[in-house]
Amino acid sequence: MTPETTRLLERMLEGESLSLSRVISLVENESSQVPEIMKRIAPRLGKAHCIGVTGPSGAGKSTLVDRLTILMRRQRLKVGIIAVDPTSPFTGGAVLGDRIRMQQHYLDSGVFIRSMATRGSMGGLPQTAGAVIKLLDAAGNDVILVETVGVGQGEVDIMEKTDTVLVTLCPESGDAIQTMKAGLLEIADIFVVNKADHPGADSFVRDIQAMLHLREPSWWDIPVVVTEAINDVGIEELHEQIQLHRQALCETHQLSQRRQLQRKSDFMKTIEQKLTHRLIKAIEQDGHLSSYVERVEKGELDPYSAADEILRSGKLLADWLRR
Ligand SMILES: Nc1nc2c(ncn2[C@@H]2O[C@H](COP(=O)(O)OP(=O)(O)O)[C@@H](O)[C@H]2O)c(=O)[nH]1
Ligand SMILES: [Mg+2]
Repeated sequence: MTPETTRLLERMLEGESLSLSRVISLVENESSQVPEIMKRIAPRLGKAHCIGVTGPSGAGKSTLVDRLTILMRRQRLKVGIIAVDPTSPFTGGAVLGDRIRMQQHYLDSGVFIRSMATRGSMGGLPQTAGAVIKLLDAAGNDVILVETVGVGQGEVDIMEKTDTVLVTLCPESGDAIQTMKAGLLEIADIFVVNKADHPGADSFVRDIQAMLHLREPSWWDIPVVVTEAINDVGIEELHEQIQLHRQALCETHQLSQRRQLQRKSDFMKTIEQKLTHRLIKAIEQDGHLSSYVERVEKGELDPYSAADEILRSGKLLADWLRR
């Protein structure tokens, strides 16, 4: 790590936002210093309560994040926001009113906002989101709000990376709930039915509650919180449920279990990435190993047998993997 990065990291750990921004950029640009950065911040992790806010585009996620932030700031909590939603006001995709509203947070040194590009059209978290969440945690944020568009597969990501997941829907998302039923149940810790001022809200809430009744009893009863984010209605109750969930996570030791799983999954992914990287390099650069690629290309050998044979070429491979 360069002396410059060491100083940058020190300032970030003291809570300086500009340094935090710069370190995030290093992570996003996959700098070679990232492993060292992650090693240094490891002892500082696990203090923040990380809240995922997911749901279809237009449900009101950004508005909710904004309202929750106002409430949390009144309690003097330091708030970090990661907006992965491409249509989010934070990324400039909103009407003027929303942008003006968010500016008050930009001027507040107790709020750090960062937007990130989505991974593909299916939403979900970009590869580097996990590392960025850790940086925000290490930088001393009490709460981290991660807004992401959930439209399918990508949703499981957010569960792996956050402590509490809010699934935000609005009366118009009736169809969405039909297609996502199983997936939503799997990831939601709290359901938020926003835009309660719109028609159909009551019956929509009843549909979700009926669906929740089919669940096996568990350590946490998923609540359905009804909000009108734009009118600041229901936000306190939502905040209360978020805190209750955090409390239940701690009391039932679910939090430490989740953190254990997160660390294990990080470790496995890191090993996988490193091994794959070295293996591919070996296959490309070693004359004997690359001969398999040629034979597969020519159709002389099928890919499965070639893979088996490469993995069986013991010592040669072991030498490469140590490099
Ligand atoms: N009528 C109504 N509109 C809302 C409410 N909450 C948010 N909106 C509006 O819905 C639109 C989408 O909100 P936004 O927060 O950007 O949704 P996101 O795409 O899920 O982040 C914006 O124009 C908001 O002002 C609400 O409770 N009632
Ligand atoms: Mg948004």
